[in-house]
Amino acid sequence: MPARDKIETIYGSVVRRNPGESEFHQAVREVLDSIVPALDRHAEYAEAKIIERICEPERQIIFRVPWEDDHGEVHINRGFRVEFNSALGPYKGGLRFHPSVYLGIVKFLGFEQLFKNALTGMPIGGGKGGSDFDPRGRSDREVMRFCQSFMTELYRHIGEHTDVPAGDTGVGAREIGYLFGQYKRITNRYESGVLTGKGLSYGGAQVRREATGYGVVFFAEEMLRTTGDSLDGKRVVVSGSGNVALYAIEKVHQLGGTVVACSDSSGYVHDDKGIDVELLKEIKEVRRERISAYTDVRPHAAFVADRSVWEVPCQVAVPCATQNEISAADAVTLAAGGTTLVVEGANMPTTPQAVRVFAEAGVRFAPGKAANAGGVAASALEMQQNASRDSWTFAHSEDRLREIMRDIHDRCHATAEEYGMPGDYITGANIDGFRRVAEAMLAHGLI
Ligand code: NDP
Ligand code: 2IT
Repeated sequence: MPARDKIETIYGSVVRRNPGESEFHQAVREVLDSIVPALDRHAEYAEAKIIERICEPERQIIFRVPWEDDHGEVHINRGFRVEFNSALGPYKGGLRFHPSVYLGIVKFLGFEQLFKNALTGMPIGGGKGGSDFDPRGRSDREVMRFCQSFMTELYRHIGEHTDVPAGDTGVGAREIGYLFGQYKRITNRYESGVLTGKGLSYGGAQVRREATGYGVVFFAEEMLRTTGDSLDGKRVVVSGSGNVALYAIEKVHQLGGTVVACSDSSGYVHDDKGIDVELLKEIKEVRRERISAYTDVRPHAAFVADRSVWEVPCQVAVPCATQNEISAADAVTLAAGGTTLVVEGANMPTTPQAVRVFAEAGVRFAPGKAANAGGVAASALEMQQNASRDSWTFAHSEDRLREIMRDIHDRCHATAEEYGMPGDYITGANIDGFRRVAEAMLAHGLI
């Protein structure tokens, strides 16, 4: 059977076996579509049913998370950990706490994570987890009680050589601290390498906090470098204002670009003088307030409620909020407004229809699994430092991150050329990541 037909059969089976999980279907579709040329060259992958095996997680864990709020009311949430694939190393990937979380979101994220982690070239498999818990508006003590309850089940499934969670949307240093504390208490082990994204006071690594955002911008800089260009003087829009967005904004400014707008789920802030990232950090990381608070301090800036940040014209767009946040209509607006480069900081923020609009308009595009791999790469560096009881300086860690992002960029670029699709970073990333996982799976036999 030709590879294209085989892909259709496999995709049909994924949809049937995972009903209602539209985000997972979307992520699988994109990868399958772009690896067809690799399957044509490697009959051995099909014979060993590598794709069918990759699409079926090794293990899926769903559990009850009961907790009590500050008024003594009991709440029940659902916890997830999907251990997708351990061909390249222990399962590795973040935890997301957001009311939209269900199995289909965790599986899409775990599937993407697998190829992303492979692209880093580091010894990490793919996994993801989280809960439909909504941390917004909850006190620190409520978040702590939730994290303790979540870990009281999760601890038996994880470990430094088994599965190593980290943060994602709604899970930052505060949550990782509570999760680590409870893991240590239950297991009676100071196992630093069981979680990454830890605070610097207890085994965390320099630059992990900044790594995803910085890495995205390093990737953008590498893409621009291939045409002799740079971020210097560029007008940039970043969506979101969380961990990834904040440090992407900081790095764009360090490299001479200007971020003129950013957002949260309530709307966006437009500041033509350039977003004041220290103020934004204070609002988002310290005070945990809505982005509209920005204009109280910077009255020359505008807050626009309930509209898409993509209506602000820019040369470079960096989506760092959530999946499917750039629609086809947004893509048309961006391309018409002069955007020539889109670099994904979030996971799957661009709808397939928007990806097509960008391709037709000649807008260069970097998929998240390549461009946002700096976060998990820094997590792997944290594991490395924990294993050797070492800790590196900020400057050394940032240099390592820059090298890793350059390497990922160059391999995506070279693989796209190898397959006759120069400049197609989606194909480059998917084929390179897939080949690495497939080769290790072949070596391990049928498991
Ligand atoms: P955070 O929770 O720190 O921030 C998320 C940001 O996105 C917030 O500003 C949030 O606004 C905004 N947001 C969420 N949903 C929407 C929406 N529907 N519309 C507009 N804004 C929205 O998460 P992170 O920064 O960690 O993660 C952002 C993205 O990056 C996710 O896709 C994540 O998977 C991905 N990622 C994260 C990595 C990491 O290391 N943290 C690594 C690689 C990728 P609000 O506060 O109003 O909800
Ligand atoms: O999507 C991602 O790559 C992350 N949320 C980071 C995962 C990690 O293990 O650092």
